[in-house]
Amino acid sequence: MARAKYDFQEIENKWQKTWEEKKTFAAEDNAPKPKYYVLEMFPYPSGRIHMGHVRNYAIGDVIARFQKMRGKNVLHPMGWDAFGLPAENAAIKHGIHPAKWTYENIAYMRKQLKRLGLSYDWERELATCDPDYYKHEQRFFIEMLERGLAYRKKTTVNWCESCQTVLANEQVEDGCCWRCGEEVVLKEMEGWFFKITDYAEELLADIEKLRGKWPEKVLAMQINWIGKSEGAEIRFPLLGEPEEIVVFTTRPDTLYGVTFISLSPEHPLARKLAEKAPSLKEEFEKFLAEARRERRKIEEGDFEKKGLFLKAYAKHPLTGEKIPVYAANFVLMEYGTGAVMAVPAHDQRDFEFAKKYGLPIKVVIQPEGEELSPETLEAAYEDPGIMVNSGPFSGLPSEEGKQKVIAYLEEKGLGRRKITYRLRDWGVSRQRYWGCPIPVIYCDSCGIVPEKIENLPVTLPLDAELDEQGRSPLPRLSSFVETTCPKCGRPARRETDTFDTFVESSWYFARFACPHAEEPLDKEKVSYWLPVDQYIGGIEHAILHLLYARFFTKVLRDLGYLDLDEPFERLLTQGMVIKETYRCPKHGWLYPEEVSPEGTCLKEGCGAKVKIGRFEKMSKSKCNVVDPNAMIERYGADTVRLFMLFAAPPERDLEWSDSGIEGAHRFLQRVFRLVIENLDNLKNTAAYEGKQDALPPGLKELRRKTHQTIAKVTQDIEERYQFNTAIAAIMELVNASYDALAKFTNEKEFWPVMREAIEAIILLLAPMAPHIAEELWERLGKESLVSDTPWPTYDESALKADEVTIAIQVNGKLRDQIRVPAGAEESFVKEEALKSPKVMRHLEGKEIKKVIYVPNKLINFVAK
Ligand code: ANZ
Ligand code: ZN
Repeated sequence: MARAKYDFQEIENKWQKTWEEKKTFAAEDNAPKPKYYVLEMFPYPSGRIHMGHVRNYAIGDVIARFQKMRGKNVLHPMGWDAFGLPAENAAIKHGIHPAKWTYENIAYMRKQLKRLGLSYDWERELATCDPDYYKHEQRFFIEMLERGLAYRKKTTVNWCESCQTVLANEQVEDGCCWRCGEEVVLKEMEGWFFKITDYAEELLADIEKLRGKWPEKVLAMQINWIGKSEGAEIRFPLLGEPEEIVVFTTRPDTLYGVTFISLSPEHPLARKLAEKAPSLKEEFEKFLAEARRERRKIEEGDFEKKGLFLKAYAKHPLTGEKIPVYAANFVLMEYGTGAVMAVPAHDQRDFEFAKKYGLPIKVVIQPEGEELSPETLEAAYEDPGIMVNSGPFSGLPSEEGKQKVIAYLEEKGLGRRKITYRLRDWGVSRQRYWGCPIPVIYCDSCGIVPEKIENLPVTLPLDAELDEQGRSPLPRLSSFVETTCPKCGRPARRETDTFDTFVESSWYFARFACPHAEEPLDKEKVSYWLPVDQYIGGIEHAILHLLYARFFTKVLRDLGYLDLDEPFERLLTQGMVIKETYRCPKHGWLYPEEVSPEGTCLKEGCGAKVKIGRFEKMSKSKCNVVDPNAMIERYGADTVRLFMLFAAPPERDLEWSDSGIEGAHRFLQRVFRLVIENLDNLKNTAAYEGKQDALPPGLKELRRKTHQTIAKVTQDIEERYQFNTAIAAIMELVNASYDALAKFTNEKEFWPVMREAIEAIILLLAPMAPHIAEELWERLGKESLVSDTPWPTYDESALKADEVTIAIQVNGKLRDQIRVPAGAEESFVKEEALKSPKVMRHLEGKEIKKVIYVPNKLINFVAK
């Protein structure tokens, strides 16, 4: 028989068209069926999709298609995180408007995604740069402003003088601007903030609701980022001054060990004290400037601790001792109170500082069974212990002491219990053009006035041109800036800052529930669809995006838009797609085509020995990218998807391999031939519906395999997302089917049992390789789409293996018998046989020299 040709191009085009025409994946709002919302983190329209995207979307697509076949009403939408810097950079580099660049990229990438056969409901597509999207965001902002959840304040920002713009921390490389290389300075600037700190406690507490459903690692990172610390604020009066210094400490138990106080150089009192002492002022300004310069290093902990004595003293609140006050470069104004009571014996930073400046060290916590002394101390002792030299508290364990000291301070009015968070308010102002305009107006008489809701959107003007430095054109665009005050009607100025793009991605998942609604969120639809049942994306978003989205959900709840505490029920973070790298000592990174089979460099006739590097994340700079387009061209979307799902479990890194993708392709060809080359026989029969016991042994075996595979694949997909083992199981069933074809075609029930196996193969494969599955389903004569067909169920009674009796011999003599599953492996039978006391008795004192196993009949131990 001629070999059936697997024409994937034709098949894939055909089914993509069919799905589109039939709106197969349209999600039905408010349907009575149980809903399932699966979402992949939406992409930035950078130009073309890469393998990381393909992996992310393939994983999401399996889940979406599987849940649909399980009878759920599935929402699986796609959109574009379309504001942001790259569009501006492209504008500068290629002289193309950011809007044009963005929309062209979207068009191209949409085509690429469609070519992958992903089951999106395209009717719900949205782009965040669309005024119909961002006008709602502007409304949320205005409502947040009214509630004090958005406010304006001055802060220090990274500023590039040559680009005239604020830089995000990620845009600062070794203290320099990532674009022009100029040294970045810190500048005080006004900007807009969201009060995420109001939600710190709830964001922390609700992490418990996510346990077991989000990766532990992500939860740990969020907990760390929120950084809750429990301790006390303690007041130290300044000697000879009216002010007092309030410190934040997590170790009130060490209060008797305080030997100096460290102020942040940014602390208002530091400057004030410096100004009092003649000659100190200048030194202080120098100190402050240096601390600001080194701030990033300081935050990373890689710096030299430095201090400046401010020629002032404070009074210890309990002992009355005179304590010197320093400015110290490692004390951050943004944390706690910006002032620290220094305990060199029990804090390593204070220890190093005390050694450097010759300050006293007082031991007040003693480890059990050991005696610390300041003279011999080589590092701070930071662990708990017993309080010593601590007045009435001496002898208490430090943990208990903490509570007692706080209670005592509270009673005397010298301090109070205090909880501090590391989390800072979210700065959302960007001096950028390609972003959502912040809808406020500055009026000389009325101050800051929000735009009226009915005037929204404040549209980003598209007639603006970026200059070469990439400065935002908005402040110079009078048609945008000049406006009238919504309150008094007098001439006023518009805010020219735009939002951080993380604002758009903080609520898009809710808008997908009602992308065409007039109002920002249609409550009925949103409460039907949300929360997202399964969210999938990269671990790089473990903190910012996921924390902001959680925060925004809570804000929208409090503004009355949502009835929801947490947006994402389950989170899956997929690993990276990595590939081997090649490096020539002369030419640097090489493409695989630039390496000879002998492993030498082919560039410019170089000939040097090429170093085969590690597997690294695919990146253009390392010449190890594989373009999805080329792979789809060559092997088809089903093959690319199948390979990505088969090569590694979702959370792990996936090693790209050319032989792996070929293997996946060969497998699909094998499946195709299995069906097509037996089509006549298969079409003439219906799937077996009789009893398992009515079948002869060989067919029983195949049918058992079919049902075992259904059980395993269902479990692997539903419970563990182990697509790789699910695919491996399907491969085994395909092998078993070919085996059966070679052996049992003469059996009476052969074709019905075979048909049952093949239908199972097609259905189980459908979420992963959907095009070929639709095609084969249709060729079998089915009228409905495989995508609309219920997921197969298995017959419990077919799962059980038949049992056979095995004779156990020792040196050829029958000693016992056991029952084992038919076809059991030798190792299993041996292990079972050796459990028999009768057999063991005859083996006693002997050594097994040889084992003879006749499957389904006997096992013989040859022993001496
Ligand atoms: C006295 C003390 C004694 C401290 C001791 C520690 C050990 P976490 O746990 O991270 O919250 N601190 C307070 N504010 C600071 C600031 N703005 N910049 C730098 N350090 C600051 O850290 C809290 C501890 O860090 C506080 O407890 C304080 O030092 C210091 F044996 O107070 B401790
Ligand atoms: Zn006004």
